[in-house]
Amino acid sequence: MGIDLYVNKFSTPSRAALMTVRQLQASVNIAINIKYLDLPANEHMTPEFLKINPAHTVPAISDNGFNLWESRAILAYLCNQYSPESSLYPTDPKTRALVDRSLNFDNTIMTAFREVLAAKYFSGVDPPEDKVTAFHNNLKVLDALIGRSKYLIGNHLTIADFSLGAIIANYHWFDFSFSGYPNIERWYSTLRELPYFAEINEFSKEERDIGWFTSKQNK
Ligand SMILES: N[C@@H](CCC(=O)N[C@@H](CS)C(=O)NCC(=O)O)C(=O)O
Repeated sequence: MGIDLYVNKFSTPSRAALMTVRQLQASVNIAINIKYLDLPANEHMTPEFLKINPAHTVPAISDNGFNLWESRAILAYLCNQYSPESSLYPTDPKTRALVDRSLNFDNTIMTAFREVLAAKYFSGVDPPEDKVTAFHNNLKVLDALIGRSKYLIGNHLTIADFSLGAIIANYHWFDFSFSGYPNIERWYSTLRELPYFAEINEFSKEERDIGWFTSKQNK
């Protein structure tokens, strides 16, 4: 039967789920039925989908009657359920706590993206100075957290890399330069070497705008 995974290909947290699935499938046999929902066409508001996720967001999964939404919970569940020993979600409590911290902190990085880069793009208005300051401060913190590590948490790829990597891909969509943040830049280049990264996260501006604003174009 497999797991139904509901996504939209332009949705940041959906892309984190898609990367997690691709990485897990490299080592374990899990059948996933990917179901692309067209958000502008309101395919996430159908009675069938609302039964799975009353919050009507993607990603969501239905695993033989077990329904779950919220991307970070989904990434952790897929590892715990299908590859419990995987270093993608380490079992050592302290290392796992660092992964969890990053999964929480990435919400801050996503908010900064929305309040500064996306806000400017959609409204044409310069964001308030305090938001721009917070935006850069958070990137500085992230750059220092990565430091010399290959991945976010040491030298092993984890689900934190997928969640944050999908967010940082958005910054690239807006041509944001990470030259002032060399560790983020190096870490992101490492992620781009993953065989599925570009396919899942990289779109032309035209494709992205069509996907965001029009229906029936994003499957
Ligand atoms: N915190 C949630 C955010 C999910 C979310 O907001 N997804 C957006 C697409 S990126 C969505 O489905 N929006 C449709 C809606 O809210 O009705 C997660 O990480 O899964």
